[in-house]
Amino acid sequence: MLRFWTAGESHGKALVALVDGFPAGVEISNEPIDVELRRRQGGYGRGGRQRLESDQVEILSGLWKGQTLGSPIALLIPNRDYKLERMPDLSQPRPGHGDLSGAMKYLAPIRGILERASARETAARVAVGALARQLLSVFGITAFGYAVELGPIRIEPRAGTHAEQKALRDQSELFTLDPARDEELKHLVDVCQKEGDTLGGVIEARVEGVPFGLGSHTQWDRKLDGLLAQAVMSIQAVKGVEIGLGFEAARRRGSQVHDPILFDPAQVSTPTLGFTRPTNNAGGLEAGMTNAQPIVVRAAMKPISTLAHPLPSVNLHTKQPEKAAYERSDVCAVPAASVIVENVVAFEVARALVDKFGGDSLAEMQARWKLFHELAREGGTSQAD
Ligand code: EPS
Repeated sequence: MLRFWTAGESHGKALVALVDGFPAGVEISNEPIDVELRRRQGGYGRGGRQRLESDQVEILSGLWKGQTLGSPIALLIPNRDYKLERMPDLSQPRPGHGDLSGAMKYLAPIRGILERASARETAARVAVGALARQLLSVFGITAFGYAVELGPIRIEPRAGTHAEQKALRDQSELFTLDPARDEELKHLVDVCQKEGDTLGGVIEARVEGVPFGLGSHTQWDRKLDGLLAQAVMSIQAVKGVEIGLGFEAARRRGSQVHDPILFDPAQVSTPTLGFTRPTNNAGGLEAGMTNAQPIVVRAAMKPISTLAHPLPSVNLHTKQPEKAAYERSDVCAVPAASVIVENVVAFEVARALVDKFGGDSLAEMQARWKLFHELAREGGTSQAD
């Protein structure tokens, strides 16, 4: 079973991730991880912290001569802005952050809560996702995330090949698929900043090249849509997750929702095994299993809860009304969240891939991938005859 944990506070010494169950024999390099870490730090609307940090991963264990060993992989991302011991506590919890509920739950100072609740932790999750993508890429599986809404503005993705869309996204300072609309979005971020306010948005991530049968209909906690929802919902500031049409499916009739099943013999040697779908409203998942169409996940990110013009709060010691605390923060982290969602989703797919084809080594996974596709192509339903 592929799994991970993270540790680390926002202004502590470092972030750490421990990845367990990663198959042996996968070539790993730091560069693709560092690329994702750099992207996560970028995007228009970030605050002063990102000028201090320059995230790079150090792989402490689990590799020999650039290949995984099957043993635990420990990742380290040092914090340049390490100053936790010198930082004061806060008395006025910020609405929307974990300050109040954490202080009550742990009977602890707000500082100790906010340092771990901080979205800085997502650097570790991005590193883990970028590591897992090096396994996915052996099987031709790719993940791609971008912003589709910023506050009230929707940015319709411009159509194109995967390479064209990637180029568009990488040109956009808001990580949308229409850089021509950046100025409009940047203006919105600037207005928010001037008014001491913050901005959320919606992110979409797509995973392509997925085979049939990741996840399972047989038990609630093996359904991949459920696992994806949990992973994405657990990202700091995410308040909603949709798969495929999501909430829109509830507003349509069945005939306008479900994706017809067609067969194209020319595509039997692809992961679809020839079963094509003219639409993908299911977002690649039916009954908690992948149907060899792209997985499509959307996440709604609320506006960041640290406001320069703070909302009413209460002093935890005096119980008197006071404004919420303000500390340096971002105005808009939607572009960064698109990198996070992309990598978090990729990890869940890698975990499901290891569940389906797993074994202790990449060679074993590849052999089982090949065997499964041969059996399914020959007609996996022969038992019913
Ligand atoms: C965060 C507050 C800000 C963000 C931080 C998340 O940090 P600071 O308090 O140091 O200015 O920049 O995000 C990151 C540091 C990061 O790397 O994403 C918060 O309160 O959640």
